[in-house]
Amino acid sequence: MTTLIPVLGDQLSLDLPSLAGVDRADAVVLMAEVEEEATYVRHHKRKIAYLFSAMRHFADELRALGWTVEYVTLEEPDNSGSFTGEVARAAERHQPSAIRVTEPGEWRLRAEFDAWPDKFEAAVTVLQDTRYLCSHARFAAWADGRNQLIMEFFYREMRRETGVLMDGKQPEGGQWNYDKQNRKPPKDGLTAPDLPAFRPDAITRDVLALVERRFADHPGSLANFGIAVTRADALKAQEWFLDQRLAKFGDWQDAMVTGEPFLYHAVLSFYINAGLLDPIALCREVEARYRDGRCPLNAAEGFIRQVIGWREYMRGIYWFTGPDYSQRNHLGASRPLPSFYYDGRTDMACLADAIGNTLAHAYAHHIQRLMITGNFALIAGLDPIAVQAWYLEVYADAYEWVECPNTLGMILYGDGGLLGSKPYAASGNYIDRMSDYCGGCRYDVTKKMGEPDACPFNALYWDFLARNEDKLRGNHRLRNPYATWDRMGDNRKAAIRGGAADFLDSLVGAG
Ligand code: FAD
Ligand code: DLZ
Ligand code: SF4
Repeated sequence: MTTLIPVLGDQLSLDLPSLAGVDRADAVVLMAEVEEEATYVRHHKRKIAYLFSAMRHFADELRALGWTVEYVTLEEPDNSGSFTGEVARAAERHQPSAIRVTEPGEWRLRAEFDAWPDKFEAAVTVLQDTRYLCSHARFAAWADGRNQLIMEFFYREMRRETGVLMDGKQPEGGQWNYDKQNRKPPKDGLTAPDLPAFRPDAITRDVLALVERRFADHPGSLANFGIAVTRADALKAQEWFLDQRLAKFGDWQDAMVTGEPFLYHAVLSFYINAGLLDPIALCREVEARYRDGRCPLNAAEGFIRQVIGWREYMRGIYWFTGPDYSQRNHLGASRPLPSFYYDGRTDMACLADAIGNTLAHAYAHHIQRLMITGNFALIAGLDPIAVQAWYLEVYADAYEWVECPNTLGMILYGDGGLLGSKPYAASGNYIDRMSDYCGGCRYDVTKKMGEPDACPFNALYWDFLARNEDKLRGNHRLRNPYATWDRMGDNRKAAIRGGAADFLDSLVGAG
C-alpha cells in the first residue's frame, strides 16, 4: 500500500499538497539530482549548487519529521539521469499502490507527469500546487474573453481576495498602486547594507565541489557562495530584509547603482520559488510592519504588488497561454545573443555591471533585468529563444513559469501585447536618469547621431522603432516617439540607422 511521493528541486516546502494527509509510516518521499534537470539549459553553477544543497537539507528536514526519504545523488552509479527515470526505478523498488506528486513549474515536465498513468501501474495523482494564491482555474476565469491581460486589474482582485492592505472594501491609503512613488532616481553615493552571507556547511561544501567538477562549462562563478540552503536560514534572510531594507524598498525600487548589486531589493526570490519561504506569509509580515509604523505605504504596497500581483500574474499567464507561448516572436527578432551576455566584456558600463552581477551572484535586480539586459535584447532585436534560455540559465530564481512571461512577454513584446500595452523600449536617457552608469562609461549618453562614441542605446532605440514600424506605429502609446521620429530629417534618420547598423554588425555572437 506504499505511496510514492516524488518531490522536485523547487518543491522544498513542508506545505506541499502531495505531503498533506499522507500516512508517513507508509510513504516514501523520492528526491533526485538528475542530469536532465541540471542541463536542459546550462544553469549557472550557483543555481545548481544552491538547489542541490537545499534539496539535501530538505531531505534531512523531512527525515527529522519522520518521513522516509530516498535521495538519489547525481553521481550515484545507477542514476538514470531523468526525474521520470528515477520515479520508474523507485516504483520498481517499492511497488507503490499510489504515486502522489505536486504539479511541476514547467510545461516540459507537466507533459512527462501526464504520461505517468500509462507508464506506471500505481494510481497517479498530480495535485495543484497550493503554494500560490491563484489557481489555474481562477486565473482562467479572470482572463477568459479579455484582449489584454492588465496586471493592475488582476492585482486588485488578489488584494480584495486576500484582504491584504485593505481598509474594508477600499485599498489602504485610498489608492491601489503607489508606483509613482517607486521611481526615485538614485542620489549620489546611494549604498545599501550588505546582504547576510551564510557560511557553507559540510553538505554545501560537498555540493560546491560536485558542481565545480561536473558543471565546469556552465556560466557563472561559485566564489564566496553565501546563499541560504535551509528554511531556517532563509527565514533569517527574510527577517533581515524586513528589518534592514524594506522601509526603503519603495523609494529605490527602480534605481541602479554601479557596484551595488542588491540595493534595497529583498533578494528572496531564490527561496520563495524553491519553496523555502512562503510568499503569502511574507506579504502578511510586510503588511504588519506597515501597520506598526515600521515602513511607509509606498514600500509595503510596492513589495506586496510584486508578490501577489506580478508574481501570481506571471504564473497565471504562463499556464493560461499554453506551451506554445514561449515560441511566439511577434517582432520576428532573430539576432544571436552577443557573447558579452556570457562574459560581461563590453564597454557599455550599464550592461557590464548588470551582467557582471549576474555572473557573480546568479542575481540581478528587477530593473537591471528589465531595463538593461532586457531593453538591450528588445531594441537590438535578439532572438527570443536565445534570450529566454539565457534568463533561465543565469538566475538562481529562474523556472520557466516565471522566467518565460517576464522575458517573452514583458521585455521582448514577443506576444504582441497580450501582457504589456507597449514594448518597454528605452534610450540611454532613461538609463542615465535612473542610474549612475553613464558617468563611468566610454560612450556618451548625450550623443545620438551615430558618432563612434554615441551611446548605442540611443541609435538602437530609434532603429528599433523604425525597424518595427509596421507592427508598432498603430500603438497609441507610441504616438509621441513616432511623432518625434517623423520630425527628424532624412539625413539625421540615416545617420542614426547607419550608426545602429554599424554597432549591430560589430557584435560577436555567443555561439
Ligand atoms: P524584489 O525586487 O525585492 O521583489 C520582491 C519579490 O517580488 C521577488 O522576490 C519576487 O518574488 C517578486 N517579483 C517581483 N517582480 C516580479 C516579476 N516581474 N515576476 C515575478 N515575481 C516578481 N523572477 C523570478 O522569480 N524568476 C525569474 O526567472 C525571473 N525572470 C525575470 C526575467 C526578466 C526579463 C525580468 C524583467 C524579470 C524577471 N523576474 C524573475 C522578476 C524579478 O526580476 C525578480 O523576481 C526579482 O529581481 C527577484 O529579486 P528580489 O527577490 O530581490 O525581488
Ligand atoms: C533547476 C533544477 C536543477 C538544476 N536540478 C534539479 C534536479 O537535479 N532535480 C530536481 O528535482 N529538480 C532540479 N531542478 C528544478 C527543476 O528543474 C524544476 O523543478 C522544474 O524546472 C520545474 O519547475
Ligand atoms: Fe549604458 Fe549608454 Fe549610459 Fe553607457 S552611456 S552606461 S551604454 S546608457
